[in-house]
Amino acid sequence: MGLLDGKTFLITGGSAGIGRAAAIEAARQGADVAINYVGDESLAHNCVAEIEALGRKALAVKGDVAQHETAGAFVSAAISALGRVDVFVSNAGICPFHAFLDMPVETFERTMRVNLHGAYWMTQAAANAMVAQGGGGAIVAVSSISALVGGEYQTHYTPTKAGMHSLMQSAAIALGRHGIRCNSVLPGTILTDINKDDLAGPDKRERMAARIPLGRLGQPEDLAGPIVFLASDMARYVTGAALLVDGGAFVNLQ
Ligand code: NAD
Ligand code: RM4
Repeated sequence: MGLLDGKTFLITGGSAGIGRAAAIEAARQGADVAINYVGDESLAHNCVAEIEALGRKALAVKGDVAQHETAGAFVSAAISALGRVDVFVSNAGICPFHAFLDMPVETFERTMRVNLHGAYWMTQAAANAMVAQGGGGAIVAVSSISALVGGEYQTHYTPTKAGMHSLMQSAAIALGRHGIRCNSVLPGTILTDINKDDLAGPDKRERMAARIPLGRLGQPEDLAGPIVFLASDMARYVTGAALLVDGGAFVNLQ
């Protein structure tokens, strides 16, 4: 018995990092999976192959989440292949670390468009499909500890993560009457491509790790369980909530 037996699971940015780990765990827990991806085809095909090897259906749909039309196209392709939308995870994101005082307009706008506008339109498209098919659903946003605390080189990024968390709170109200739950996970510092350069030097990496009561930076797989839990019926009375998955970093003041 899997936690997501018989369900379909759609996720953006599913070919790498946290998204890939969540997509594969969802398949292990019994879901058929559709991933959105941008860029490297071979990573996306590799993820699909891994899911199929687990005996589940999978498809990869290419699209830039910053473009409004990507949302409808992804959800339609997933419904054509898998039949319905039970779970949607808004995961795609970027964090081009940059100082505040000389933030380029393009960097700011791209970060807003990918992280926040992308999450908004994708969530709306998935929710419309869930409402039309009936029977409820679950939406999970991959927000961040950065929704709650700042970052000197993340002044464009942290508002998008706070915005995603806020979007889940408001969507939880808008969609509750349809039986659709909306929650966020707030990862701490997880070792993926998004922060590979930022954590390349030993100083910052050690400083970040030193703040974590559980004694290590995170791995993408650390998010898979919390995402699947919130997506599953085990969390049937949880909506509008945010789950820190940070090894205790946030609470570690002194
Ligand atoms: P990652 O770079 O491995 O994954 C990001 C994914 O998003 C990639 O697959 C990338 O191709 C995809 N993506 C980027 N722009 C896209 C676009 N325009 N359209 C479609 N897909 C796009 O990094 P990750 O750490 O796995 O990031 C996943 C999410 O987790 C992000 O939203 C990030 O903000 C969030 N997060 C990460 C950390 C961390 O420490 N790694 C912490 C908190 C939150
Ligand atoms: C997260 C958090 C991490 C950072 C990533 C890119 O939200 O701020 O520390 O490495 O983003």
